Parts: sequence; structure tokens; C-alpha cells
Amino acid sequence: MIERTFVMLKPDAVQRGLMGDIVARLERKGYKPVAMKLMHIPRELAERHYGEHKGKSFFMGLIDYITSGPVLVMVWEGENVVADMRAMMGKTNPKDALPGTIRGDFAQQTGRNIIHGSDSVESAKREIALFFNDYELQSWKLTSEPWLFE
Ligand code: IDP
Ligand code: MG
Repeated sequence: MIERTFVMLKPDAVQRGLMGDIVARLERKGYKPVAMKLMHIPRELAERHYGEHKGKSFFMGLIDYITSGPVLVMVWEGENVVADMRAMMGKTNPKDALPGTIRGDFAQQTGRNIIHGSDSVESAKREIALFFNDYELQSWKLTSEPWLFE
């Protein structure tokens, strides 16, 4: 099933110059970029995005972290992309993330785990709508599609 997912490169990924490496991995997989923008997330939007974690011990630290500098927000499209992006990212705690995954290769602590990806198709729809207007989402054909899909 072709899906869309919401991906955010967090302020540490941007500051550490990892945007290119991470975007390159997603392009190499054959996923199609549908939207991308650099933004400084307002606190209120960060709290809505991470609403499920409100009240948890790490919530305030998480909001401080995610609003501490620009992030790269993106939408990517592809076969089973929601679950497969989570697999490419690796476990939430980089200590448990396997080598070869983004967190496994580039991060060391949960509180600085460099990337967010939607955890379900429902979450993806909610998160895409939080960060992008319809006119920011591109519908286009990748010329490599016949070489990705039979
Ligand atoms: P996920 O990003 O893999 O979906 P969640 O459990 O949804 O993981 O947590 C959201 C984000 O909150 C994590 O990516 C991480 O940045 C932060 N976070 C989660 N648990 C902790 C913690 O125990 N300490 C610090 N930050 C945490
Ligand atoms: Mg999550």
C-alpha cells in the first residue's frame, strides 16, 4: 500500500549537519519527497504535536528541545512507508537502535535522538495536517517509478 508519513529532523540533526545524510538515505530507498521546509516550531504547535506525552516526566524537556532551533519537516511517500520509516529510524533510545538505522548510526541518547517519524497511518494524517497546508504537498511522478514498482 502506498502511504505518506511525516518526518521531522530535530534541531540536533540540523545543527550537526546531518540533514543531507538522512535525506540521502530516504532518496536512495526510492521514497518520494512530497513536502519539505525548515521551520522554528512555535511552542504551542510542539505541544499539540506531542500531545500524547503531556504530563510525562520528559514532556517539558522534549518541548524545550524541539523548539530550541530550526527543524526540517517533511512528508515522504512510498510502499508501507509509515512502518518502514520507523524501522529505518531505529528504536527511540539510540542505545537500543541497531547499527545501520538512523538513530543507531547518528545518536546516543533518547533526549537527542535526531529524528521523528509517524507511528501509524492515522498519526501521519494528523501530523501532516498540523505542519502543512494542502498547497505545500506536491503530487508528482518520480521517473524512477517503473524501476521501483513492478
Ligand atoms: P518516538 O519518537 O520513537 O515515537 P516516543 O516514545 O513517542 O518515541 O517519544 C517521543 C520523543 O520524546 C522521543 O523521540 C524523544 O525525543 C522524547 N523522549 C521520549 N522518552 C524520553 C525520555 O525518557 N527522556 C527524554 N526524552 C524522551
Ligand atoms: Mg512517538
